[in-house]
Amino acid sequence: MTTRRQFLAGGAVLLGAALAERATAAPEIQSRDSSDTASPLFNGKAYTPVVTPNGWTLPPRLNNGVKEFHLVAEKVKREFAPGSTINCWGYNGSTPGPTIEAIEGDRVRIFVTNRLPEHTSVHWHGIRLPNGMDGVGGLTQPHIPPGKTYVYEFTLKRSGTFMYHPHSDDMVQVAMGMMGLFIVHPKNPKERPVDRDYCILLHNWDVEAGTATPKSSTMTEFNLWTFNSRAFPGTAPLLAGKGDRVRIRIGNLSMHDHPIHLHGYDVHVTGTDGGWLPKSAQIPEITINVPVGAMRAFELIADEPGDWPMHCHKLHHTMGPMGHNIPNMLGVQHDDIVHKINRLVDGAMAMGETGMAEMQEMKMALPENTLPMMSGDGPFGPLEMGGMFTLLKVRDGLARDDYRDPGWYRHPPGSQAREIDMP
Ligand SMILES: [Cu+2]
Repeated sequence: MTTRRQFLAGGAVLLGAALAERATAAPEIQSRDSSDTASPLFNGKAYTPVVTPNGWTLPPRLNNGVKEFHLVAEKVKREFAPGSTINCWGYNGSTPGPTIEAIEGDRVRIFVTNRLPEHTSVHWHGIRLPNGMDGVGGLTQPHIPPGKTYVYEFTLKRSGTFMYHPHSDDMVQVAMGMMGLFIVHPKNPKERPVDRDYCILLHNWDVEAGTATPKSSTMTEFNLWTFNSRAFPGTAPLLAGKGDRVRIRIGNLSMHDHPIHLHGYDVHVTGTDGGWLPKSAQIPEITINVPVGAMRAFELIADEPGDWPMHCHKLHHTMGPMGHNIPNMLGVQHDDIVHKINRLVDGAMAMGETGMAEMQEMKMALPENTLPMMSGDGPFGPLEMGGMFTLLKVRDGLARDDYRDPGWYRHPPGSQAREIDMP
């Protein structure tokens, strides 16, 4: 066995060998392949633990005051929404990988086992650490070969919202879904307290209709847009009790910026990649642009009950993958043409003359494993959304640890838009 002192004195050259030996002492591998939202790890903590919608938090093992985690890089199958399951790469059975949660000042030791068909590494995006722990394959460490385990160890110097992802064959591995959130709470639980704390990773994918494996070399033309690797109507709602202080943290490892828009509230941006913002710099917003490679945290007081959409405001990012290359038929009268085409092809349809809403009503047959362009049914009809779309559900009298979907909001009488007769 390698002692801790030898381990620290080992230096870069011995790192590989020493770490492989230590790997025998790695914590048990925790894995999860469900896309249900896991309950936060309360366990009598002084701070409010984060909730990863459609995701989970990796439980640590305490070893002589060090918090130990075990990540396993591997192929995973992820249901993006019912009807579409995608062949991804991720960690511990899921994409995004499990959220790592710790406290400022904690020493963490993270074992990384590589079960991928090619080498990998893990970069701790935004975390202040010694250079040799930065996880850049070929630069700060050798790449982790398939079948091998490496260990990273560092002290968390500051609180905030961070991420992890490979820095080996980055383009392919991140495109396939290898990413996770790393949340560090302030040491003093009275600093920045909230009642609910959510974290979401944004991503994009290019999966051809009728197939299940993302095209990892696509640069800009993606057709699937996800919150925590789920597309609406597969995205879990965010819940809040009336009056709760809610924090939403969003990280972006996709290849596009995403202006995330929340209905019904003005929010204050309280944190960026660089840290927390002083009160005087907490700008009020209703749409928070989250640039590529960046994190944003914003907060609100949930004082207005209802079902409030939160979605990317690039509106093709709130749609499913079908038909983004369709010709513009707006205003084109195509009734005669359809008759002529029908003489040649039975059942041919022409659409788009009056807009695209009819697409969802028709419930067209779709290629296998492919989501419709617009989907989701609300209490008053089709929702005509997809992709990066979810709901903040604010309810009266919700218990602090209640994260179950309460169903649709019931509007108080007289508080809803309605049809009237025009003279
Ligand atoms: Cu977007």
